[in-house]
Amino acid sequence: MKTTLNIEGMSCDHCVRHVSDALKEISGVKNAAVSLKEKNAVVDHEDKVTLEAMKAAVVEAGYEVV
Ligand SMILES: [Cu+2]
Repeated sequence: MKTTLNIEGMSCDHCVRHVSDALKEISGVKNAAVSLKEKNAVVDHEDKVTLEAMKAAVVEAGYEVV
């Protein structure tokens, strides 16, 4: 399934990479397409991955989920 997270705080490609890597480290996440322009991440993941887990990964990376 796919979940879109709206993320605040990304300012450059490095941030995009940081968020992308954080999301992909979650067990069950297949892919994370992060857009600086759209300020979001479209996460392709197994059903077992919770929204809370994805939010926590983004926050832990230093960004905000809105
Ligand atoms: Cu940056």
